[in-house]
Amino acid sequence: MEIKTVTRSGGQVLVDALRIHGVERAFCVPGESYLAALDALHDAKDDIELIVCRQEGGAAYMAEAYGKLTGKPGICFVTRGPGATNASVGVHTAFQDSTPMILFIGQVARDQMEREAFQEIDYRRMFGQMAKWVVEIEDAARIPELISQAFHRAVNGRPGPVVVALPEDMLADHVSVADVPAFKRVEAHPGDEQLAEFVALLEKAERPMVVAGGGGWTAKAVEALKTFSETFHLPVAASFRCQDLFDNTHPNYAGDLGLAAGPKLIQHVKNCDLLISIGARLGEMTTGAYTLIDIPVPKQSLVHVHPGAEELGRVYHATLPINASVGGFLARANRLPPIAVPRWKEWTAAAHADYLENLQHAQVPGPVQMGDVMAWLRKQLPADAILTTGAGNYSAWAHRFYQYRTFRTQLGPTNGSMGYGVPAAIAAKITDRNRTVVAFAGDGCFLMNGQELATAVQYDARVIVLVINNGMYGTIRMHQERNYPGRVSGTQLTNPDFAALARSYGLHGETVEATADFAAAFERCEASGKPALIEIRIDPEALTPKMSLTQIREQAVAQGK
Ligand SMILES: Cc1ncc(C[n+]2csc(CCOP(=O)(O)OP(=O)(O)O)c2C)c(N)n1
Ligand SMILES: [Mg+2]
Repeated sequence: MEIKTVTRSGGQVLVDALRIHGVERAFCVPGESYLAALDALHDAKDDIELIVCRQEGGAAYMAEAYGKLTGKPGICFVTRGPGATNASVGVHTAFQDSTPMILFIGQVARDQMEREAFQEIDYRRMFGQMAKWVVEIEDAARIPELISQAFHRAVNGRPGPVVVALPEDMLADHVSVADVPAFKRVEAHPGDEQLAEFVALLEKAERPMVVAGGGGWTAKAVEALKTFSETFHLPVAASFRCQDLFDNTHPNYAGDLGLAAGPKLIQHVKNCDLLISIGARLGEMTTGAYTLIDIPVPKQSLVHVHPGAEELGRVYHATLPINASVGGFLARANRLPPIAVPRWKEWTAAAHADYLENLQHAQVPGPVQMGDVMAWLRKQLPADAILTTGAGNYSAWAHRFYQYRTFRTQLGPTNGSMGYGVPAAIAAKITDRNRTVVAFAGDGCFLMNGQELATAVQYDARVIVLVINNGMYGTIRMHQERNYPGRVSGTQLTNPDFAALARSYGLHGETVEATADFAAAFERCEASGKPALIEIRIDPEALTPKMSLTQIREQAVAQGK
């Protein structure tokens, strides 16, 4: 290890460490609490692009989306107190999505601590449950060591967010310290005994089913999943918002287990006799609020492959728990002897046929048919186009009626966090400018982080934002109508003219009020040479792809609600 004899500021040591760990970009909102780090980033600007955002929630979502897209920790810098609290939504998202991310927070000076100094928060307590690890660096000489630990923790095992608090006086200290080499990834593999047990379970199975999901996937692991599915003729379902782990046009694809899961897929999961979960935690969203798989002992044989040992046996008592990374498991499983024509060939074909049936859409009230819009996008968008979503009923269109074909074409928060779609799209476009990036947002969702349109313009991130406007927080209205029919409370919205708002930021803006106008509007967006936004005004009655608002209300009334 090279011993540095020159002294560097804590900020410089930190930024040198980021360079060594391969950081190419960081998202931030500045603060006076980490000026020494900003100053070091000034010197590093040829290596590390600093993307300045308008709200820390947007910056943290961008870092999370970058981490999800690249598998490298998304880097975010924010100031203490208010900056950290704004950014916390991105940390929660990264945790539930198992996304590698590092949030750096400027902290009050060491000699001011525990006085409730200006904007002082104890980040260990604040982020205790939200982050994988929280550290405060008290000594600039320990920066290389602790930053190395932060990178290792963020990417290895079950990936997740790490929070690093940086006292401002520590960043300004000058120290003479050696750097630590770039972090290493570890891949955990299953043992021979576990593989033998896996084969024995497969030999007994009549109706096996794979569920793929969670974090730590790579393009290589996704390719290995395809090989695995083909070698053993296994149907593959995706967990909630992990639809891009398996080509949706592949004859073994069975659909996604999210909020818009097909009713027949739900039956398939209930009726399968061997469930092979690769990377998925099998959380609340994927299991229909824990109704698909019995807790704690499932009636299906369960092979649960997960990179985090603490997830195994947490909710489900698996027949065969395997603590391995998804890539490590698949690499070993693909060396097992292939199966010729298994008993379940027709079961697999039926699962795909049911998925295709669920792709068909019915007419909804009003002049805009989102099903037709999605069918057009399905045909028009390149296979590697990226679709982003936040949370809201509108996202069902992107979940159920789009076919994801290649890895990392879907960026959506599995914690159902509103406001994610726009910043995630901007981060994706900045990261890979050759790809088409389309953000889906509801009228509610959009205005949670719509201010980041300014960031899109500042960095010429030519995303296309679709704002699906029904004049309400539709998801909550749907739940209201189901449980308290006709009693509308806190869900109505008065909205701006979204296209005019977009134009004022410098985007190309369009408004679509009928299906037939969508294609031309989208093409004008693509040709505009700018980031662009289309407000799609939909009939408030078109509350879900399946049922209208009135139908939901009438059904609830009929049920005596
Ligand atoms: C940050 C956050 N706040 C609140 C919620 C609760 N919530 C879930 S969906 C939703 C409404 C979304 O409205 P909109 O974006 O207009 O989509 P719509 O359901 O109308 O299609 C709300 C308030 C949430 N998931 N995330
Ligand atoms: Mg809405």
